[in-house]
Amino acid sequence: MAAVTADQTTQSTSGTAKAAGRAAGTAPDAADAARLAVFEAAVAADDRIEPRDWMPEAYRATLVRQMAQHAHSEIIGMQPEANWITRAPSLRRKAILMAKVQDEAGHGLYLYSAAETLGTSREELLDKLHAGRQRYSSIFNYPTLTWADVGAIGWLVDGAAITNQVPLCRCSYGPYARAMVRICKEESFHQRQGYELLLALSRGTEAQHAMAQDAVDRWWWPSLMMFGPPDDASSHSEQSMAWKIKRHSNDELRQRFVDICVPQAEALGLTLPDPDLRWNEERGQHDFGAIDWTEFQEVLKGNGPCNEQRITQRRRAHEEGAWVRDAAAAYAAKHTTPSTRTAQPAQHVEETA
Ligand code: FAQ
Repeated sequence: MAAVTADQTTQSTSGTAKAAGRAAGTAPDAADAARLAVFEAAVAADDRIEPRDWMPEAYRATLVRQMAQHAHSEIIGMQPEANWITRAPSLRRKAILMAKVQDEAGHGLYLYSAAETLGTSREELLDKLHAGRQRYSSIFNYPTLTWADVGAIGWLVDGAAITNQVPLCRCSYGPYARAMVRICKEESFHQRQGYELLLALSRGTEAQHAMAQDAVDRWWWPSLMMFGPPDDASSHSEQSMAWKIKRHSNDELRQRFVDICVPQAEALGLTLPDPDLRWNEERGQHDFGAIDWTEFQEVLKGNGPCNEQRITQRRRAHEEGAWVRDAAAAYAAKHTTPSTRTAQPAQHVEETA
């Protein structure tokens, strides 16, 4: 999609933006100030910013960064679980897991499409991912060692994703907020299937219970890291919250997640691997132990257990899928030739005459 032009501000969907679009078009400085004022008023009023609305370049760049990272996480996140599709313990579990992994691909597609409304393209974003110039979530650089990891991912990773993403349904950028509504519904199903899987293992044999506990022990801390660095080290939070892209800080959401998980772990009959985890009556929240931020930074630098494997597999999948993209493009081109365009209305006239 072409970059938004000054003229396009007049096509804004919000009433206030329309007024500013009309106000714009005099002196360039005054026009810029007017557009910025409209944008800020729309954000303050909780109006949605839409693709054709004028927006500050930094707002656009922040959205592209976050949405691209989010989309990349969805498609890279298919890998750890896909590792278990051929080894699922029953046909029912296999069918559920295949549907879940397929859902993650769909989430990636909604998010790439939403990012494209900002004037970038899916090809450009994928090129940046493959070149290591855009990130994906730290969590997907950990291995899935046993079947119980599929349950732990559903319960903890999808659970953390929902906690983070429900507020994104109220993000100020319309296409991102709308994409998140459906994604959250599907993530909710994913979280429950993980919980149910872990419950079955926890109530199973001693060995199955131990397998579930081991998976929770390994996924707990990386799941807490998914929310990003602590607030005082979060470079983007303040501005993103002012723009209402983010509605809560990283630490607020992390705390919410811990408070949700504690009673669920008890119901599962599993423990969370944190000796400092306890209810704080005064705060009305759980205290929890220190997160190893050195590990988080190492994973972000590419030194996690599976960084190399994930990106190599992603590049390979992209190369091996080239023929599918070529075929789809050829098919689309064939069906948009001038002869096809003229043939279709004629046929329609005949059929309805
Ligand atoms: N991993 O200033 P902040 C899922 C980076 S989807 C990697 O706090 P921000 C579904 C950050 O980019 C999971 N990098 O950043 C699923 C920044 O880098 P920069 C993905 C991280 O953006 C389940 C720097 O650190 N969800 O799981 C991480 O304000 C199962 C400073 O951080 C989303 O993407 C991290 N964990 O807040 C799929 C949700 N955290 O620019 C398959 C949308 C931070 O300095 C299977 N994103 N960084 O180079 C967000 O809500 C935000 O982007 C945060 C980070 C909260 C992740």
